[in-house]
Amino acid sequence: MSEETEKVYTDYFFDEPAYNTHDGGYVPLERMKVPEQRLNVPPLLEPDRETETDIYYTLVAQAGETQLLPGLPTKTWGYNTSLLGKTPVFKKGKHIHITLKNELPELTTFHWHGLNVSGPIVDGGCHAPIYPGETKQIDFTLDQPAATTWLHAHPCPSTAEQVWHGLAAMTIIQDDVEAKLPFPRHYGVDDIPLVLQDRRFHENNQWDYRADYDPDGVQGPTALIDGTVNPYFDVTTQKVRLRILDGANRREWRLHFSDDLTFTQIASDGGILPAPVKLTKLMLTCAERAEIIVDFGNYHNGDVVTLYSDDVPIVHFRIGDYQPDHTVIPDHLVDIPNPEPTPNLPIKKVVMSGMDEEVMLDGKKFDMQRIDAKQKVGDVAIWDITNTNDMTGGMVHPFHMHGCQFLVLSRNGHEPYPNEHGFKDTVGVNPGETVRIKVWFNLPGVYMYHCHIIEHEDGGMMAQIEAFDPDHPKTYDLMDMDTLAKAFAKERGIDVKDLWMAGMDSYEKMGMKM
Ligand SMILES: [Cu+2]
Repeated sequence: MSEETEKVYTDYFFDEPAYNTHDGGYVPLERMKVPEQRLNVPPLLEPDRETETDIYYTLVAQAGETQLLPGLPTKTWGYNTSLLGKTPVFKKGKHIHITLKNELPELTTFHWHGLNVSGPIVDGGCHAPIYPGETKQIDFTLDQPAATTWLHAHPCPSTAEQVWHGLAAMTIIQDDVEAKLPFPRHYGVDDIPLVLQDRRFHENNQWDYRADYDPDGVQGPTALIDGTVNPYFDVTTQKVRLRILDGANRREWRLHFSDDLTFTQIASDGGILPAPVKLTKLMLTCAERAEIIVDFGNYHNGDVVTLYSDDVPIVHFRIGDYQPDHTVIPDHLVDIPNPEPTPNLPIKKVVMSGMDEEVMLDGKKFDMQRIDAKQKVGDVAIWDITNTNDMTGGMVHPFHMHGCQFLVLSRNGHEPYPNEHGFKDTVGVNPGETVRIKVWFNLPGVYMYHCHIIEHEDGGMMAQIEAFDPDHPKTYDLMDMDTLAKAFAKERGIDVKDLWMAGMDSYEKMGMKM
């Protein structure tokens, strides 16, 4: 093995003074007092049917109850289950048909975070509401590498609250390249999704979004991993692949194992990394994913290896009997296409500014009816994403784009972090930093780009771009806030003037209309 892959990185890379621990409103995780429970690994979503070329799924957004703590169950939302969702597996190149059903009491959308599908309808952002009782069909064919992506609700400005209720599910893309790599891939046994979230439990074990509301992002003191409080996982193989998603509204996770166990990151948001990266610490900002392989070869039956965020245990890996596994992760994993920038294109500048209600993108708050930028399909553009917060009291804003996977070129002119050499759709931008990325779109459409602290996006730190094909111009029916607000009010049986949705405060307090 080369010296390069033997290097073990031992820091979180992000700027410590900007960690969310320094927030005025920071809610530290607390050690969980309830007994350990088996990790509730989401089951795979079974297709309705499958042919050589096509596969059909049905996804139902539904309300239910989930036993999370001793005592009363918690009222939760989920996809085909009461909380979070069953995991769909998409094979690259297959034609995928999905029936989307809304059985919730209010409108929602189904956003495919990380999928290169056309916007704004298939992508499932704010322009694609599905009203209670409605069913819609979408279909797409994926032309992107194997990756861990996710599905979540995205109805503006109620994305944060709906995700908080539980509307988030892991999704997996598979392809022939990943299939040949010596990675664990027995789902539920040695290939495990870990959705990291946090909640506060109020009276009778219920969640209360409005009571916990914070315009800089809602947090709770209890870690919820795959919808499980204080989980353990029974390890039955020497190596375990964890597909980790920061599915929290606000929380950054600073992950490390007991004994400072070294692990290997093999994938980022948009797919497998060109080379594995060995780490003892990993920080994820909201919506980022990392796939890691953990080798428990130095542990024996009866040992427990603990995954921590900061100093709080979040998952207990109970080591059982396993067969020795001598698989070696190769130094080179995949080739990442790196197209040359299209000549003579100006650098696209994006500015994320403010905190609390004052958050903006390019000095404006989001307007669903306004197209903020245009880029030709196939053009390869350089984007500079700047966070103008300052280091004292500023925060890391995770910048996310719909409709594409980008490459990180530099951070303030320096090399990106060692685990940022693969495809990404979300990148944490430190205060005072400009992250340069390379962006191209394969499909025409209208796509949102925004901070993924979900309360910031609801609060207006968001914009949208049209990716256009000059030979086939299109017009888009864009949703408007009045229509959505009226629908939400009607569904809740209240007057529209009494409607409260998280992001609205951020517009009102700035004297702006949503
Ligand atoms: Cu933000």
